[in-house]
Amino acid sequence: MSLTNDQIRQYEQEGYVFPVDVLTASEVAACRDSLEAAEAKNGGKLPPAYRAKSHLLFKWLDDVIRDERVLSPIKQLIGPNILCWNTIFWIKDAGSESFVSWHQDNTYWGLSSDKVITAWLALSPAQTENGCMRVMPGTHRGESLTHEDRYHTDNMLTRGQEITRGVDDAHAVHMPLMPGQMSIHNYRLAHASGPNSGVDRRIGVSMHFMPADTEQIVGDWDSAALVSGEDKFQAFEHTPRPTRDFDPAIMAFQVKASDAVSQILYNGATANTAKL
Ligand SMILES: O=C(O)CCC(=O)C(=O)O
Repeated sequence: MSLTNDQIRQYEQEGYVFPVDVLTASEVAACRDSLEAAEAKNGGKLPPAYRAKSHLLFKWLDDVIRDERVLSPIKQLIGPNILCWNTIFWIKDAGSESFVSWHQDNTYWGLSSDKVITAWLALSPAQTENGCMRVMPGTHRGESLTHEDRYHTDNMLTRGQEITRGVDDAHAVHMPLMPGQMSIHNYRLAHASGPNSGVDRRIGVSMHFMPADTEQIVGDWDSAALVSGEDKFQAFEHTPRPTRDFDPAIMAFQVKASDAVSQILYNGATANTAKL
């Protein structure tokens, strides 16, 4: 459950660690069933607003962001007082052309900290052929790279934002995962993923953890779940906890919270593609 000293050193130097075992086969199957039941109820696909702040919709996900198997490595990297800013589903059906262009998340999330960590949990096989994530080692330590909004229709990112210079795919590291495993990367690390040429869907959920002293510098209001320790700063409204999937008592909060994130992500963009 804990990272070794070598893994911590690798995270600091290279910006990523994988694979980390999190859920058992039966736990991950139950999460996938719950997600796919929700997709079936919504015409086969999660509506864009359900892709973000999804821990407010799925009780199992609210439990996963607080699970020691997830949090223990995060605490080793950013300390004991931790907020989970967001949770986002990344789903590529078998044969899908969907991809994610090279990007750094610090350039558009409006968060003040350099220490934000993405933990990406696989709910189905995420191998190279499925379009697993790939990263550019060490890019979290330099200046932010220049991005351009390209709005490619198959790009899963809101604006199709893409690094214009400074990444060379020949040096990329793929991060294949089995269902129930997660990868961890610093949100300043350049990352991308390709189409899914495999036979199963590639389903992942990203969980974005930050130290409690982080501020939101783009949006006027934002929310986060307090998942460990204490929050002396109160810069984010703490998200309520669902008592079951699609808990009617907190659905209005989820709409407000995912809408606030969407406004942050599209801030300054020339078009809103309604992907989140
Ligand atoms: O799932 C993917 O392929 C990309 C995910 C991503 O960009 C992220 O978690 O920040």
